[in-house]
Amino acid sequence: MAHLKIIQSCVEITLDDFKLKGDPVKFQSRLLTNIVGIFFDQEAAKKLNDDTLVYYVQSWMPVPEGTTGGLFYGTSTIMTGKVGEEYFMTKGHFHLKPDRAEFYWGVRGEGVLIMMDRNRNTWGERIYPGSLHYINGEIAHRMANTGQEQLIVGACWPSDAGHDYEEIEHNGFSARLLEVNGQPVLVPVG
Ligand code: M6P
Ligand code: ZN
Repeated sequence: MAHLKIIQSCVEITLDDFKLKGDPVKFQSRLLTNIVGIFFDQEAAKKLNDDTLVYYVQSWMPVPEGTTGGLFYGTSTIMTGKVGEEYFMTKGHFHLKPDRAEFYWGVRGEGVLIMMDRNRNTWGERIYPGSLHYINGEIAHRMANTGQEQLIVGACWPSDAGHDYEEIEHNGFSARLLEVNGQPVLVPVG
């Protein structure tokens, strides 16, 4: 720590789109081929290019993953598109630690934050520029882009929350966000 010096943080946000600039910033992209199993309509998926970008995440992890008391910051960008009638969406996850919550906030575009509790009750919150979402640590969460432009969402979560993808990979959410008569509707599975 440089005593009395006023310095600049190593990472900054571009205010109009919340993209992160600086070092270290981690970049992860999810192509259709990486996540195709999350979508319902596999025949429709086959008609799309495997290399289609579905979403990407920039994150700043100032402390090692698993550190107690630290925070991580991320910006997720979900492309427009559908697989069949299902909107492009993130994989979604529970937190490994059920007492670690998370904030999401809408920056650009329109979408739905899909949440599910451990009893498999599923519901959604509308995402729009300025929407703010508190996600209880026990709730699974994923985002879907329902609009005509990229959906950009900021996120902040504890550095020891962890990601449990397995439950969602095996059992999915209990409802899917489909376009029905031009509107996003949560349709129960099965
Ligand atoms: C947000 C945060 C991240 C998460 C990302 C993408 O930025 O919740 O922790 O990794 O969204 O979601 P997922 O990991 O479910 O693909
Ligand atoms: Zn999370």
